[in-house]
Amino acid sequence: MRKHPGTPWFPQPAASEITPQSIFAERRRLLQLLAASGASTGLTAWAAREALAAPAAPDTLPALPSSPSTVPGARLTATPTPYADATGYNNFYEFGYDKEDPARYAHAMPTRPWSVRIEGLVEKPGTWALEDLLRLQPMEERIYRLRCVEGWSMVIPWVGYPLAALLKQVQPLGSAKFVEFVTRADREHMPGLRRGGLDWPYTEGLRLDEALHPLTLLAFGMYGRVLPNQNGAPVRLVVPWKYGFKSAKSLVAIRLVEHMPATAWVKAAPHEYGFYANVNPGVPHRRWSQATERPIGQGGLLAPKRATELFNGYAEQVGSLYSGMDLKRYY
Ligand SMILES: Nc1nc2c(c(=O)[nH]1)N[C@H]1C(S)=C(S)[C@@H](COP(=O)(O)O)O[C@H]1N2
Ligand SMILES: [Mo]
Repeated sequence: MRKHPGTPWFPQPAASEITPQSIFAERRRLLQLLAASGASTGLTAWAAREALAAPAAPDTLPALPSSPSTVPGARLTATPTPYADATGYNNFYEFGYDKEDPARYAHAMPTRPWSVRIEGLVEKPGTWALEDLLRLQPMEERIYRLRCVEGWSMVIPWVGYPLAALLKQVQPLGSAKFVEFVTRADREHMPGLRRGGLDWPYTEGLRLDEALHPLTLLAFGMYGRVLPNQNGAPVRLVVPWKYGFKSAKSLVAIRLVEHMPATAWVKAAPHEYGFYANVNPGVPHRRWSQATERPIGQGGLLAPKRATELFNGYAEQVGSLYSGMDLKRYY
C-alpha cells in the first residue's frame, strides 16, 4: 500500500493504472448494479439519485450488494435517510454533545495511519493496519435501520463486511465468551474528551455469538463512500438489532475476553443502560417510552412517528440468540 500525502487512505490503484474517466465509469457501473439489484426497495431511489449526481467523489468505496438469500433481512425495504441528515445529525460524544458537533469538529481527526489491535483470548493476536482490514474480503452493501436509544432512527446503506470474517481470521480461543470494543480517545482532536459524562475511551461489548452473527458489520463506508469522520471513520461497528450506542465508532482495539466487559454507557448510568441494549418497544428506558421512534430527515419534529419493532425489525434473524432470556431483566 503506497501512502500519498493528501490522498484518501483507502487502497487505490496507482495513478498510471487508472484515469478519472474510468473511476467515474466504475462508480456508474456500481450504482447501476445497485439500482438494478435493488428494484422495488429503497435502494433504487438512493442509487438512482446518486447515479445522476455529478462526477465521482474521490472517496468512493465500491461494494457488492449483499444477497438477501445469504443474509436474510440485511436489506430493508425503506428509503435511506438523506445523506445530509445521516452526516449532519450525529452522536459522537468525543466531539461534543450537540448533534451538529461531530460534523463540525470530527473532520480534524486524522484517520491514517490507522490500525486496530486484536488482543486477548485469540490464537492470533496482532495489530491490523487499516489497509489490511480493507483487503480482508470484498465489501458488501447493507441497508440497516439504526435506532438510537433517544427515540429517533435512520436508514443507512453501510459498506463493510461481517465482523465474523475478521474474528475467524484471528481464531478466538474456547475460553473467549465476550468481545470488547475500544475506540479512539485523542485529546488533541476530540474536544468532547475535556468534558465529563462518559469514561473515555468509549468502549462497548458484545457476547461472542452476537459478534459472530452475520448481521454484525464492520463498516468502512456508507452511501457508496468511505465513512465520514463524524460517522466513525475509518472503521466502526454496526449492530442493527441493538440501540445505536452499541455501534462503536472509530475502533482501535477488539479484545476477546472471558467475562462480560464494562461498557461506557453501563458505567455512566447502570440503571438506564444494560449490556444487551436490544431494541425493544416493550421495555421502556427509565425516563421515557421506547414504543415509537422519529425517522430523521422526513419532515422534522412534525413527521409521523413509526412504531419501534422488537430487535429493530431483525427478530427473525436474531431472536434465537436470546431464547429463554428475560428481556425485561437483561435489557
Ligand atoms: N466512539 C463512539 N461511538 C459511538 C457514539 C459515541 O459517542 N462515540 N455514539 C453512539 C450512538 S449513541 C449512536 S446513536 C450512533 C450514531 O451513529 P451515526 O452518527 O453514524 O448515525 O453511534 C454510536 N457510536
Ligand atoms: Mo444513540
